[in-house]
Amino acid sequence: REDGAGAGQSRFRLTLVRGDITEQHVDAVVNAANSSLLGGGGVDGAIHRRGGPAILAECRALRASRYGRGLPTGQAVATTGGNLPARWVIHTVGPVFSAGEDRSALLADCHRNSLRVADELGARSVAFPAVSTGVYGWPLDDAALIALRAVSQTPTSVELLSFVLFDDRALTVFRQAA
Ligand code: AR6
Repeated sequence: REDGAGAGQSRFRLTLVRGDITEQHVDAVVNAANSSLLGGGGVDGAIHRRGGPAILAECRALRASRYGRGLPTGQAVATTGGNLPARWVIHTVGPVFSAGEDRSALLADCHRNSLRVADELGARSVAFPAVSTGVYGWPLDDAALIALRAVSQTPTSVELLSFVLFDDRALTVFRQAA
């Protein structure tokens, strides 16, 4: 639980759950996308499969308008949730893990910017996956610390914030980090 001790701090209930992010009944789910916004594997593939073509159509429109060169790493942008229970999808692009370069600020940016977009939407409940910890190779324990620190340090109107972890190991690691 995040108690938000000081002024300007976040004040949301934090939950860590094991599950599939596409099944979450929340206002917005965060997608671990890539810069193309045109889909991929992992969370991204699952969201587009379950959410249907409306999400991809909006992603294509974003590429044709605001993001001709793709969504930069660390940024976030929203589309409809299509057929998902969630009303919106907030697409963010995590950094690919690098052993030789510290990219943790970009991973923190993903979380900060996703919360900013959630506030712009008026979302009160938001579910995050463990961004960058799959295809992008980020060690789970380090990613959990960065993600939890970033959300707890971001002022937001979100009231219910969950991390939806795909397996027991990820859930355990996030619990320890929290
Ligand atoms: N619900 C919750 N978590 C999931 C789900 C799901 N349905 N499916 C996978 N995970 P990844 P990334 C977990 O690879 O590392 C895509 O191709 C998974 O176990 O989805 O940021 C994009 O298009 C892992 O812990 O995202 C990009 O090209 C975590 O979600 C690239 O992968 C993130 O794994 C992004 O890579």
